[in-house]
Amino acid sequence: DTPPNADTTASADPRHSALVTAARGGRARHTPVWFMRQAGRSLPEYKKVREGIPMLESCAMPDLVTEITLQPVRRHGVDAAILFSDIVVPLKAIGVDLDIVAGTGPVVAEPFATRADLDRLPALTPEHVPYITEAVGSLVAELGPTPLIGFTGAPFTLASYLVEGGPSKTHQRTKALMHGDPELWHDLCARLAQIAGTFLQVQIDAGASAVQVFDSWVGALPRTDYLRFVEPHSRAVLETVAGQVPRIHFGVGTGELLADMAAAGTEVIGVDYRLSLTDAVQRTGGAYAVQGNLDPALLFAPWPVIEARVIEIVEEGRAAPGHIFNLGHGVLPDTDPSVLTRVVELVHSLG
Ligand code: 1CP
Repeated sequence: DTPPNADTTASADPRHSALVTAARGGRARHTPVWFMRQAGRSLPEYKKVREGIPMLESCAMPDLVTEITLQPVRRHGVDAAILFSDIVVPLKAIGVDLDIVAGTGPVVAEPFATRADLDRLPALTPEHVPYITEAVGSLVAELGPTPLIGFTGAPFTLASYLVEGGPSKTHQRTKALMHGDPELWHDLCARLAQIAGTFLQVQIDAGASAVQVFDSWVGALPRTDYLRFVEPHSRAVLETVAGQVPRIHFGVGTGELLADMAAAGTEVIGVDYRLSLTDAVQRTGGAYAVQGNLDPALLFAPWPVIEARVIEIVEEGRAAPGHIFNLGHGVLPDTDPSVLTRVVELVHSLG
């Protein structure tokens, strides 16, 4: 028998794509697959078009964004594109003095520390990011049946960059602020939630078919701190776009937070490679679609190793209401792109 939301016929509408179908907990014609950081330094065609153009400048050039976003779709035949942008783009757009430094990541000129710093975070409006609206519009036209995933950073991960001033392994200033001045922390995160929610809404209004909220570094927190200091703000972001397109909520090292991250309001829970999909399904009560979770480092192993692991992950994913195949985190820069293409072919061949 065919379930009512089955994806049995090829459709020109991305809302009927394998990705959106799986995200909504339906049976797609094959397990959809895309890769976090699929656009970028693993691709020679990316390096070529980015040459001499700083990262943040490139994010504000709709023609270039369109080309870079399409590159992995053309090359690998993945089931979704993800907008080429960055989680700090909306912060830059409202005037925060920051840059993305090659080989480092986002660097904030004056890290946030006091209540006065909140003045540097006005509300985001669509007028701040016209180039996002333009890029998404042109991408949706180019992509046809292939869905475009929009995204944002979650309040905790954005706050970490603002407070630390750049990438951090310890998140020491962030944790000190969170616990030392909870009122300021909550006000900071409330502003970031407005910015993140609006950034998602802009992408949906321009035609994105799904969204992912990246709380990349929230795995640094114990569960009690997550629930008290972070979850309400992530919930607000997810709530902004509820009922519009499927939502994916992802973080790294979040095995202990997975049930809470799912309950914060999402259709799909992103799973990193540390936790098996079987455990992820169990921890979230079988109530959510799952996305993941091949270890990006395994792409450097011999093909038979990769093949066995991919088959295992696809099998484990069948226990969830829907499964989107992905890596457990982003593609590493030195990855051989032909291995990614081979993974896509394998996942599709498994039905
Ligand atoms: O000059 C360059 O090429 C810089 C490298 C680069 C790229 C290609 C950065 C700097 N950002 C991006 C694009 C990007 N960033 C995308 C779109 C590309 C795609 O996925 O195909 C996305 C979704 C992001 C989101 C992003 N930026 C996240 C969340 C995803 C994740 O990997 O967890 C995070 C944490 C960032 C911050 C960031 N931006 C760039 C770097 C190197 C980092 C991480 C720095 C750190 O370790 O803290």
